[in-house]
Amino acid sequence: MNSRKTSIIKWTILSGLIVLTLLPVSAFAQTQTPVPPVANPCPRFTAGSVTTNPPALYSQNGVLNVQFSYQTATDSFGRQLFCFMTPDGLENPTLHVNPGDTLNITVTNNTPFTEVGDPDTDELFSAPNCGDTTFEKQNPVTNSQGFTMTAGSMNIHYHGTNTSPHCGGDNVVKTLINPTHTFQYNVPFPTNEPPGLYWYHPHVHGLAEAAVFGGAAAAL
Ligand SMILES: [Cu+2]
Repeated sequence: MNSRKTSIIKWTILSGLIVLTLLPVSAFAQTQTPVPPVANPCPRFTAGSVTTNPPALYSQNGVLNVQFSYQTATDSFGRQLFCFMTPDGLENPTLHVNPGDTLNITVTNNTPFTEVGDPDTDELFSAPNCGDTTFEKQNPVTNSQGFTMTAGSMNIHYHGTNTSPHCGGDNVVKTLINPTHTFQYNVPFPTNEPPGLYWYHPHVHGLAEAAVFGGAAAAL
């Protein structure tokens, strides 16, 4: 066997091993342990109080692991608030990563089912899907399987970053995380990512405005 054939075989084996190594990551994405809801979520500064910087989390040894409970609350003016809460009660923390780091976010959607749009219309959400296999506007209250886009359906956009749109990455077009569901993000940052201020927020088309204006947005 000549050396060219040998190296082709070696590369074939190596690529096979890489594929096998990567496979469990996507299979694992849907079976994460849920992040429990946090009591009294989405607190806001009272009128007239002094505001402080949001909490901050920093990567260590090239990795930042974050757990988020995505929640909603209604304030005293009747406005619907949204937020990312960590299990120890940090709201919308600023996430610090360096070029070349990986940001891993486990997020559980702990918002309730709420109907959105015209209940007479069933619409497949961007199938084939990366998160839930989802029909928009289909009897959300009785559908415990979560096959519905609700007012609280979410995903995470890593706004402005040069990260990959693979499933589990910065993909807002085909990722949908419905109430009660947990999703795993693994977002590697390129080594040449320019330093700067980016941000993260839910970006389900049709729902992003309510989520962002409701407060589910933070710095990255
Ligand atoms: Cu965005």
